[in-house]
This record gives sequence, C-alpha cells and structure tokens, in this order.
Amino acid sequence: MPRTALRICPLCEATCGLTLTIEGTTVTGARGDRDDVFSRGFICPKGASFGALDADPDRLRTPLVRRDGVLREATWEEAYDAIAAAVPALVREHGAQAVGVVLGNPNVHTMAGALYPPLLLKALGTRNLFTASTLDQMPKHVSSGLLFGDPFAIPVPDLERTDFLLLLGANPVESNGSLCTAPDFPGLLKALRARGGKLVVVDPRRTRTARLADRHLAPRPGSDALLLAALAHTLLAEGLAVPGPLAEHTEGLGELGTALASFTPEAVAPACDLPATEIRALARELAAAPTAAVYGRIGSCTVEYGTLASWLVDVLNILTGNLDRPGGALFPLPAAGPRPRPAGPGKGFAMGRWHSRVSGHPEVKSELPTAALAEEIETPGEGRIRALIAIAANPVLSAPDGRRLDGALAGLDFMVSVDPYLNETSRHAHVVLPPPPPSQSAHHDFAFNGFAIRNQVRYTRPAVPLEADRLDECEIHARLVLAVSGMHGAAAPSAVDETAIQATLRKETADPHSPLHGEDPARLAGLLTGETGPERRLDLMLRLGPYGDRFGSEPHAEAAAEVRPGASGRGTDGAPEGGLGLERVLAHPHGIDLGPMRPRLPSVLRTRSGRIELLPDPIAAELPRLRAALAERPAALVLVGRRHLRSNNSWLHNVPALVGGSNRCTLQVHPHDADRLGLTDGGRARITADGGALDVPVEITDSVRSGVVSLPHGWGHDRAGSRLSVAAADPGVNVNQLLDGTRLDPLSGTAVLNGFPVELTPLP
Ligand SMILES: Nc1nc2c(c(=O)[nH]1)N[C@H]1C(S)=C(S)[C@@H](COP(=O)(O)OP(=O)(O)OC[C@H]3O[C@@H](n4cnc5c(=O)[nH]c(N)nc54)[C@H](O)[C@@H]3O)O[C@H]1N2
Ligand SMILES: Nc1nc2c(c(=O)[nH]1)N[C@H]1C(S)=C(S)[C@@H](COP(=O)(O)OP(=O)(O)OC[C@H]3O[C@@H](n4cnc5c(=O)[nH]c(N)nc54)[C@H](O)[C@@H]3O)O[C@H]1N2
Ligand code: SF4
Ligand SMILES: [Mo]
Repeated sequence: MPRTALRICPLCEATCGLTLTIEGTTVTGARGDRDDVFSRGFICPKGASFGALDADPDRLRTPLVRRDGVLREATWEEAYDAIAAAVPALVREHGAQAVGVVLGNPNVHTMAGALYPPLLLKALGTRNLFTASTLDQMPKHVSSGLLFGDPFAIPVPDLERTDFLLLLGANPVESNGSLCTAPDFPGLLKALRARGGKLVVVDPRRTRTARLADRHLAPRPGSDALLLAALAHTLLAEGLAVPGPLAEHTEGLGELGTALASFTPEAVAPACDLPATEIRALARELAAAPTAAVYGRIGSCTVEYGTLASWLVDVLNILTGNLDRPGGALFPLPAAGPRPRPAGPGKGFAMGRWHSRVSGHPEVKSELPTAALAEEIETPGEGRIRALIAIAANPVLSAPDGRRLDGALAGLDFMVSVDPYLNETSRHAHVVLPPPPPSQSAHHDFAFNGFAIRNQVRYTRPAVPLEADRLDECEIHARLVLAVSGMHGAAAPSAVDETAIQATLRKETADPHSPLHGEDPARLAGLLTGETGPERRLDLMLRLGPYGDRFGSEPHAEAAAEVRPGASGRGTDGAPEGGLGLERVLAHPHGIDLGPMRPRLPSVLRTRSGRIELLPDPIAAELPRLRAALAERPAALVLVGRRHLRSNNSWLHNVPALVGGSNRCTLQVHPHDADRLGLTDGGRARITADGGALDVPVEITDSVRSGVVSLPHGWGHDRAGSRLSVAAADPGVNVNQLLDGTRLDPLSGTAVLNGFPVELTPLP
C-alpha cells in the first residue's frame, strides 16, 4: 500500500511543503501539501519531479576513492582513512592555507550545509574559503553589512501587503524567488495587481515576470546602479524623500544628495538607454505609492556595479519610508535564528581584514572570490592551495573560466567532493562522499527562513529510512570534521554535535543579557530532545531563538521589546501556547505560522553608530567609478543569463522530465541584431569574449532587447569522466567559459556574470 510523507522541497528558495507518495522505499509521486502553513499546496514542475530526481540511477551509492589514478567504489572506512591520511599531513607540511574549501549552493538547501561547514573551517584554520555567494548575492551582504552592520540583515519585500513592487534583475516566475522566500511568487504578483497594486519590472529581457507587470523597462544590462541612483536623486531633488520615523535612526541623509548630485535622470538616460521622463515618472510613482518595496536580484548583483545597485535598492526603501514597515521591505525573524538583542551600537561590518594571496582581493564575510580559485591553486608560492574540499559545488560550470579551473583541479595533491554526482567538478576528487537522496534526509530551512515573507517554522524527518550502507549527510560532514582534525576513529561523529552544543550553551550562559545567564551548560544540554545530533542542535537553536521556550526560564527585563511578542508563543497567528522547541515543531508536521514580518528597527542594527549608515565610506569611494561610467561608450553587444523553471544551476539536467522543451541551451538574439550579423533562427554562431569562444545554436526572439544576447548557465556536460548519462546526451555549452575571472564587482568580489561584452559571428 502506498503511504504518504511530508518533505520540504530543497530545490529552490521557495521551500514548498511537499506530500510525497511512497511505495516501499521509492518516492512515486509528489504534490503540494495543502496544509502546509506557508506554501499552502503550491508546487512547481521541479518539486513534482522529486521522485525522479530522488531515484536518478546516476546518483552515487557508495563513496569513491582514487587508486592508481582511477576513482573506484570504496567503503566509508576507506574513504575517511584516505582523508585522514592526506589532509592533516598536508597541513603539517604546508600550513593551514594549503587547504581550500568550496561551498556550493545546495549547502543552503541541506541541514548539514548549515550545521557543519563552520566547524570544518574552524578545524582547518584556513582562510581559503570560496562559496557561491561571490557568484550571486555577495553585493547584498556587503550593502547590508555597511548599512545595517549585519551582512545577513537583508530586507525582504512584503509581497502580501505591498502596494507597489519595483523588481529589478529577477525573474521569480521562473526562479521562484531569491532572498525572498515566497512559495507561489507568481501567484503573489498576480494578487498584488488584483488588489490594485502595481508591479514594475526592470529587465533587459521580456521575461515571464515582465509579462505580468504594469510596466516593463528594458535598460541596457549593467546600468541598474545608474537607474537607481537617478531615482534616488529625483526623490531628493523633488522633495519626495520622506523617510518618516526612519530619519531618527539614520545617519548621512544630508550628505546623500550631494553624493548623488551628478546622477540626474537626464545624465543616466543614455547609459541606461531609457528616457529620462520615464525615470522621473517612476520615481514619482514610487514616492506616491501608499507602501512600496524595491527588490533587486541576480541581474542587479552579478554585474559591474553590483554592490552600488544593491545599496541603492535599500537607499530607495529608506528614502521612501518603506524600510521596516508593513507593505515595504522588512527584516524577517526566523525561529532558529538568534534572539534579537537590545538596540545600541554594535561591532560594525569589516571587510578586507585579509586579502587573497595572488590578486589581493579583499575578504568579505571571510570569503574570497570564487573567480580567483584557479589562480590560488595554480600560482606557486607559500600559501598555495594544494588540497580542496568541495561541498555541494560545481564551480567548473558555475564559476568563470571552467577550463582553467578544470586544469587547476586536476593538479591538486588531494581533493574531496561531498556530492551525489560524479560531475564536471567531482570527477577531479580523490575521495567522493555521496549524500543520500533527499527523501532520506531530514529538513529544516536554516538559511531561507531568514529571508521569508512570513515567519514560520517547519521541520520534516526523513520520508524514507536511510538505506543500508548510506550515511546521512550530517554524519558525512561530522566525520569529515573529525578526519581533517586528526580525530578519525578517535571520536564518534555525535561528539562533533555535542561539542557544538556545549560551545553554544557556554556562550549563552555566560551572556549577562541571557535569561540563562549563570545556568549549568551540562544540565541544559541534558534537557535537549531529538533523536540525532542535528535534531538536538535544531532543538537548541529553536529554544534559544526568538520564539523559544528558553528551557522554561523567563526572559530578562532588558531583552528588547521585540523579543516579547513571540516569547510566549501568544499573539502570533494560530501558534499554540508555550515557547518553541523541537517537540512542539514535531507536533505540527505542516509547520507553525509565526505571523507576518514585523518592524524590527532599531534592534536589527549592529553598526558602530547604532544607526543606519546611509552613506558608508566604501560606498562613497565607489561612486566616482559609477560617475565615470556615465561617460563610457557602451559595448555594442552584451550577454545576460537566463533561468528556466525546470532548471537549477548546473545539476538538474540529468532528470529526463526536466530537460527538453524550452529548457535548452540556446543563444537568444534580437531580430535586429540577427539581421545585422547575418544570423538565422536555428543556425549556429560563434560567441567570443574575454575567456574564450563557444559555438552555440541561435534562437531569434524579441524577448531580449537589441544589443543583448542571452545564454543560460549550468550547461556544458561534455567532459569525460562524469557520470551524467541524461545530461551528457544534450550537454549544451558552458557560458562561463566566456569569462576569464577578472571582471568583478570590486567591493564584493562577485563575478560579473551579466552585462559583459561579447562578439558574435555566424557559422556555416
Ligand atoms: N553565468 C552564470 N553563472 C552562474 C549564475 C548565473 O546566473 N549565471 N548563477 C550563479 C549562482 S546564483 C549560483 S548559486 C551558483 C551555483 O553554483 P554552485 O554553487 O556550484 O552550485 P550548483 O551548480 O547548483 O552545483 C551544485 C552541486 O551540488 C550537488 N548537490 C546537489 N544536491 C546536493 C546535496 O543534497 N548535497 C550535496 N553535498 N551536494 C548536492 C550537485 O550534484 C552539484 O555538483 O552558480 C552561479 N553561476
Ligand atoms: N528554475 C530555477 N530556479 C532557480 C534557479 C535556477 O537555476 N533555476 N537558481 C536559484 C538560484 S541559485 C538563485 S540565486 C535564484 C536567482 O533568482 P533570480 O534573480 O530571479 O534569477 P534569474 O532568473 O537569473 O533572473 C535574473 C534576471 O536578471 C536579468 N538581468 C540580467 N542583467 C541585468 C541587468 O543588468 N539589469 C537588470 N535589471 N536585469 C538584468 C536577466 O535577464 C534575468 O531575467 O534562482 C533560484 N531558483
Ligand atoms: S517552487 Fe521551488 S520549492 Fe516549490 S516545488 Fe518548485 S522547486 Fe520546490
Ligand atoms: Mo544562487
């Protein structure tokens, strides 16, 4: 008899609740869980293919260990023996910097990825950390770090209540949203318009999202910072900047007008290729809306002025008084996150505390640009990366110049991949540690609840028991921590969790602001529930979190007022009485709704001034570069990316149900450009840029603006030694081969993946 089980979908940031149908140990179906407190039954084709992805025959079932140059199936014992024999010895001989760590996107979609990498990095002591952030949202972390003192204080548009949404460089109808966790984003956009609200989309392509909009502006790629600066300039110049109560918490309002003086709509219009009148009208509309939210994603981040654009997004939210108010852009308060602290000056946000060895890129959030990984492996000298641990990452396809990285990885002394597939990156590993399929893993969204449009908490236990000879991904990570620490075999994996629990409790009980100040950490640890180490850690985070039961203690009087509403669980929609902990979450398998986002200023602020620092020095220092862009002659042809609903970066091309149709690796070209260049629909062209040339099939469409071509990323599955039989049949090309890794947004180290110049010639 088939049974059902709940599983939060790990395939995009929307985090929909799924109801899986299970026969034996096989997932035979997936539908949206109508009772899920957050997603209420929404599902997309990726979630619906959960079973096919779960059962992909190409998934690795056992670890692989390289012997005599060949990757062979091995036992877990052999795999960890190999790591324990290699990594500590390398560190002893060459120092901690000789080991690099790459953390890829799915780490934000697994519990293991949230709980263990910090412990791994601590055990290794390396500064050579590279993540997907520098191919993605790092500009947003930098701007939030500078504005609010906390790189994770990222305001989220209040989609359910706003009257006006200005959306730049995002296509949530296909991506289902990013840094804005909102199941059924398309439905929310339609609902916004149905209640009389307005949607304005800024995108050089007429995307499915743009088609839903009241107005679509198609500027020249890379010009968002200029457009946003002109909007801010107009608000300031026309007396439309009304921050309201925010003014009291904001520094630098007076200086902003001068800093942005040169960015008039007329001045930016040629670079943006938008009429100045349109820009001015947009600023006035934004100011006039009862509530409004400005939201920018990939197309405003992975561009030349990504940090400035990300900063200006929130400058506009502040100038219009929409930051931190319902209907505007607010700060979520996730259940497993830290409890709010009392308002006041904080430590501030520091960048560039160290620099990358070869090109001297500043660290940001303890990370170095992933675009600089290859040179750190290749360039001789002290501190060269000789060993790499890649977890859920496929930088050979996702980062610039995959061919160079491919070569660099092949030259490593030692490499570990924690990955379910043998793919373009993991094929270089000496040891591959495969996590089980998602049906066999527990799930809680540590990352995305921090960007969710409603505060809520959900946890799903494994839908299917762990197969024999499999290790849970949390245990894979815990054993990895032990192996690199020279403790392989000397301690149980659970010791890693218990050490983490003890460390958190020691800190908590030593904190004079904590209601648990002076308590015995060992006694509190004894009160934790949960069947596994990760469950106990989740329980701890929930209990110490903003809605937590704090082990039954009363919150201190000093605790900020915003701590109180959720402290008892009362006053939050439908949440039962009593503070949160794992037991209560388990008793609500469809989740617990903790209510809409609420204003959280000023306690969110961790700047040194304790205020919003509207014009921080690093930003002010970047503005002359943006000003210079006003005079630059734009390239004749630039490239932008695109995501397809049934894709997910580089690793979903192996599921037959998800490939084909419109999900293809074609170069979209506007008819005018096609005419000019002599290209035909269905014909082929050679596209050339800094990093190389690619031969691509041409698709002529007026959904891209003229002067812009579009090629999706994550393709190029034609490398020998991978095991991706479906993907290899229609490999596509790797767009990132067009980049050589030198184009970066300098403040954040983020690769410029959109809006770089290309040349195009027809092929016979
Ligand atoms: N040109 C261009 N390039 C881009 C982008 C773009 O828009 N344009 N987007 C960028 C963005 S936003 C991102 S986030 C990056 C993503 O780039 P990466 O961070 O490299 O992530 P993916 O390409 O998704 O590769 C994920 C890897 O994780 C593995 N994996 C899948 N599930 C699991 C799991 O449960 N556990 C483990 N351990 N591994 C798993 C997959 O097999 C795959 O090898 O790409 C970036 N690259
Ligand atoms: N189906 C699917 N969903 C996904 C993913 C996926 O690969 N496939 N990846 C996930 C990940 S890791 C992320 S980070 C999110 C990303 O989520 P989104 O940010 O919504 O991603 P995109 O669909 O790449 O949208 C970026 C848009 O920016 C436009 N653009 C390019 N250059 C510019 C520019 O200079 N200015 C402006 N205004 N627009 C520009 C592009 O045309 C594109 O439509 O999606 C997530 N969800
Ligand atoms: S929208 Fe995202 S989370 Fe929801 S079913 Fe689709 S892939 Fe899964
Ligand atoms: Mo991403």
